[in-house]
Amino acid sequence: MEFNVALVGNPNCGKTTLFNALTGANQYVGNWPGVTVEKKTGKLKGHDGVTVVDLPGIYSLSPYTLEEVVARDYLINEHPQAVLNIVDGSNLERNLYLTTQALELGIPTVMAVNMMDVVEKSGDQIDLDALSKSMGCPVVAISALKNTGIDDVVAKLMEVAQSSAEPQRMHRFAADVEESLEQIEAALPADVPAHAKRFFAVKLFERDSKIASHMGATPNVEAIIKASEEAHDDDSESIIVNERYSYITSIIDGCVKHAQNKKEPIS
Ligand code: BGO
Repeated sequence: MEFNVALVGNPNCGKTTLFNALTGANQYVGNWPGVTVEKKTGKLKGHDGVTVVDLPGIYSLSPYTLEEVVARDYLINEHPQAVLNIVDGSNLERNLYLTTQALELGIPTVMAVNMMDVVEKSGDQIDLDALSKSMGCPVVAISALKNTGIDDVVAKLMEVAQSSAEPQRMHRFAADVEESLEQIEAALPADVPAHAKRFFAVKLFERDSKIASHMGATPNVEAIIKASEEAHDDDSESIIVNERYSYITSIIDGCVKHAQNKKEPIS
């Protein structure tokens, strides 16, 4: 079976170390078309038909940096069969910001929680089953540096890429924002694939300047956005940022147990 896996993660989360562990010496280095951002691809060890595409390290799928645009253009235009999202387990909260956006693309995803050696040393505990349920995708604990969990990642990747089941979207925004996004989804042109409708709706809601180039026709949803901004007394991009952070906080509360409970200061 031949397919592409996109490796997605924040800068410094261990993406290069994982890419090397997955592909070994079987790597090709070039540039992304039209830009001087390095493009690395490699054949998955033991699975010659599977190409791992190392996307630039990014914090978000917004259109503000060249790296973000390269990464999201690849995910939208090339539609890899699977996304391997590597997150730094010792910095889970910050890393999940990108994960929640990537999942909105509706591409089958495996999440690799890296730096587990660091997490274990700190005494923190991550409930991986609870995390998997909250995110709606398989979650595997790894240490790219110590080469642990890599076989599990590969097994899960093969599973999701070959499964015909649509990925489940677990995240629901606040009811009124959800309603605005559903209205925008209903207005999207037919060339937006069903699984990616949420991503496109969020980007239109945020007035993302570059999303129009991925659609045949851009629906006019300004009235929906304005109504939401008036109701929240905030701009639409901040509404989504706040929604995302409160969602991530609730996931972390349910999945992460810190070693030392921070005590309230005695007054
Ligand atoms: C240095 N565990 C631990 N403990 N460290 C890890 C793991 C892991 O599972 N995975 C990666 N690292 P990149 P991006 C370094 O380079 O793969 C470390 O940006 C150092 N270098 O070894 O480059 C990895 O591609 C000197 O650390 O990440 C690397 O995503 C002192 O995380 C860093 C200490 O990994 C980033 C660390 C000269």
